[in-house]
Amino acid sequence: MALFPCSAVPALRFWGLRGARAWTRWPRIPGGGWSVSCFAGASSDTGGGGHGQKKFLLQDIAELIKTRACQRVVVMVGAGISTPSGIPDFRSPGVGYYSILQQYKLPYPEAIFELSFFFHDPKPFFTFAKKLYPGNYRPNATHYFLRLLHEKGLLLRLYTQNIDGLERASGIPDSKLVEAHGSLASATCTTCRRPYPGEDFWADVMVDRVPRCPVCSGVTKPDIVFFGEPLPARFLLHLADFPMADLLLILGTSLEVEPFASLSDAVRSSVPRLLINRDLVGSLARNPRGRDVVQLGDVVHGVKRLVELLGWTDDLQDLIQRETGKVWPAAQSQEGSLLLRGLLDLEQSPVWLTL
Ligand code: CNA
Repeated sequence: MALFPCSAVPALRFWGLRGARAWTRWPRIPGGGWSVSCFAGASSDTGGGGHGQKKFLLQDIAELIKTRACQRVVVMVGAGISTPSGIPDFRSPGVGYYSILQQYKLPYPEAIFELSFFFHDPKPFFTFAKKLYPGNYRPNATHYFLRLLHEKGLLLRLYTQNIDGLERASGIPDSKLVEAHGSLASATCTTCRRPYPGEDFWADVMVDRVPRCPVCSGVTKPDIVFFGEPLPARFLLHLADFPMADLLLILGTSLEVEPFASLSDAVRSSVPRLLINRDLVGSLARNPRGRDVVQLGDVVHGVKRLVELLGWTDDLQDLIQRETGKVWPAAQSQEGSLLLRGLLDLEQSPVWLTL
């Protein structure tokens, strides 16, 4: 298994920078912005099971799910599943966070997640975190598709790199989630290590005050993982989950962050892997397997296509309607009704991007 030993996990810089970047950077596929379903080996011209074997397609993945030939689905997601909710990812040219972090007067963009810089000046991090205040952004159809997978008893586990909490907000229970890079739902004092619930630091962050421990006055840092910090203990669930998985879905990630990225190689070699992303990334580009399927383009469009093939369109619409009704009772506000319309209208581009 191509995973790092557990003892090495704390030492890794899993926010996707420096060392990891050098070996995981891959050229973009020409025309990768279009939604095409293709066989990974065929698209990269490097083989990967194409020799006389039938190409594995999105329909095949749908069939495996529909017939319950696959019912232990593991999902890996990244910032790309939240861009349709309006949260920039890191690396999309021009709009990713790395392009817009200059406003925080950082020596270099990565500094915002470095402990040494945080201790020198925590303000830029909290200015950034303020934007991710729970409720500022809503789950989109991709999050609700994953919830549906859970409701149908097919989700073994969802591994997310995201810190926006939208997987939880969509109703996926904690037991099914591994927030590999932590979350903004709780915090810890950087001096005395006392734990605090999220509400305590949000009150300060929302009025542009650096949150401090009421006991020792140390700076309180949300429990998201900075460079060089250990991953949460739940990440170790991968040791049981990935060998057991019978289908791997990889959505909206550049697979440039270790040790997360290497999980994509941790399923058995016979297990189909479906990547839905704007770019062909990670080991699906570097080392494609015979049962890889790559759906390039917008994640919501790719998910929508899969949902159609599964015959789940009505189920997804019902779920979204139920859930958005909870968030905006009867969708009475103008914002609520606009968003609801956008979420339900799976035939069109996601209008919630513009709300
Ligand atoms: P990344 O490195 O920014 O890559 C995102 C990937 O998603 C890229 O390949 C994009 O092309 C692709 N993408 C973006 N939007 C779409 C879309 N609409 N449809 C299809 N593909 C799309 O982000 P990763 O998650 O791979 O990198 C890991 C870092 C980023 C993690 O540590 C995250 O915590 C961190 N991050 C999280 C958030 C969040 O919580 N929403 C936001 C920004 C960064």
